[in-house]
Amino acid sequence: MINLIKEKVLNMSDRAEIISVEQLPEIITEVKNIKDTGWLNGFQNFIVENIYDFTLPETDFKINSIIIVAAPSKLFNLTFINNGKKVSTYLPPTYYDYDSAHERVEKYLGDLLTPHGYHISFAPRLPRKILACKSGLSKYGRNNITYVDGIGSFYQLVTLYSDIPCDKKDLFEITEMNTCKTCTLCLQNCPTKAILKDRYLINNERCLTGINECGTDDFPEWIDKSAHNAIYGCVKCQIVCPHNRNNVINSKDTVEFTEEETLSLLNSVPFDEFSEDLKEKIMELNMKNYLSAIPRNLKVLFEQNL
Ligand code: B12
Ligand code: SF4
Ligand code: SF4
Repeated sequence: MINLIKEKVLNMSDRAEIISVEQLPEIITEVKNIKDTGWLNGFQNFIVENIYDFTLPETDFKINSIIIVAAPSKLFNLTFINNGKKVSTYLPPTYYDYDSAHERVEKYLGDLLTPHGYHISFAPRLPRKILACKSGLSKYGRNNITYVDGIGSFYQLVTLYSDIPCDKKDLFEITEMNTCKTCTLCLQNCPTKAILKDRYLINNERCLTGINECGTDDFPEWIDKSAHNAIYGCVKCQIVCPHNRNNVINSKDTVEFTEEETLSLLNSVPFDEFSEDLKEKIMELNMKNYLSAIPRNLKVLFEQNL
């Protein structure tokens, strides 16, 4: 069954590994170890204590295993028109498909497993990077994002509980890619110095993604205006990475917003009052949940281009 899953996942251009649910305590220990280092800041402690959840959910099947899927994603170029001038920026990978990636994986794995009497259930609150590394699917990059051989880091991790039987096998040590031992490109390119020299855990309170995804307040003074590079999120530590060279070359999709559409976004026009074309673009790019942050983010991008 496990081979059948891996074959299906590969046919869908994804990658997967499976571990036994009996190995969950080892993952919990990994999280406890990182907590015990005393390195975690307030945000990281919050994630570890309030976002991660290791309690097995009540399901109508017996949970035997955890499937970890890497689902490739892509980078978009977005163009806006401000006072007649074209301004380009990025929509980083994993935003347009934030929900559709796990729905797609659940659908095709469900179709594969149901006839065999097996089940899956999405498990978003497990520590996905740690699971991916311990299962052997991924390795850490210095930028604290994980990488899959041949895919780079442009992917989402989808974790699922399943009743597929899985023998306990040795889990992998959490390791970094060999290249990171001598490379510092992401560290140098991080515009807010969130990536640290001495450890793989970043200072996530300085990471632009955590600051620009929501909220409407002006950005803090310590963030240089030139730091902003995406409509929300940030691509700086990923686009510079040699393992993403092909991803960047192959990410040619551009979505253009007209001057009228740009003004609607900038002036916080409610979604229901958008033109049909704008509604379609927003839905296709899965941008609806971020509309409140967009005016501030656009303003700062336009200021860079004055
Ligand atoms: C909270 C969160 C954020 C926060 C904090 C991120 C952070 N890096 O601290 C914010 C909002 C800033 C964020 C940003 C982004 N995120 Co995020 N995020 C999460 C979430 C929910 C939890 C991750 C987390 O912070 N864990 C807490 C810390 C303590 O865990 P950790 O860093 O993994 O800890 C390990 C390492 O530090 C390692 N370690 C420590 N020392 C050493 C030393 C060595 C040598 C090695 C090898 C390892 C190592 O050991 C620790 C474990 O024991 C996950 C989803 C999930 N459920 O897992 C997505 C997730 C990690 N994010 C994801 C993505 C894509 C992003 C962004 C790229 C989004 C963007 N900008 O486009 C950025 C990347 C920023 C970055 N450089 O990491 C993806 C990553 C996919 C991938 N390829 O790995 C995930 C899995 C979500 C998904 N949909 O798939 N994110
Ligand atoms: S840019 Fe260099 S150091 Fe950073 S993740 Fe990529 S290979 Fe590692
Ligand atoms: S996403 Fe941007 S701000 Fe966050 S660590 Fe990477 S380069 Fe730095």
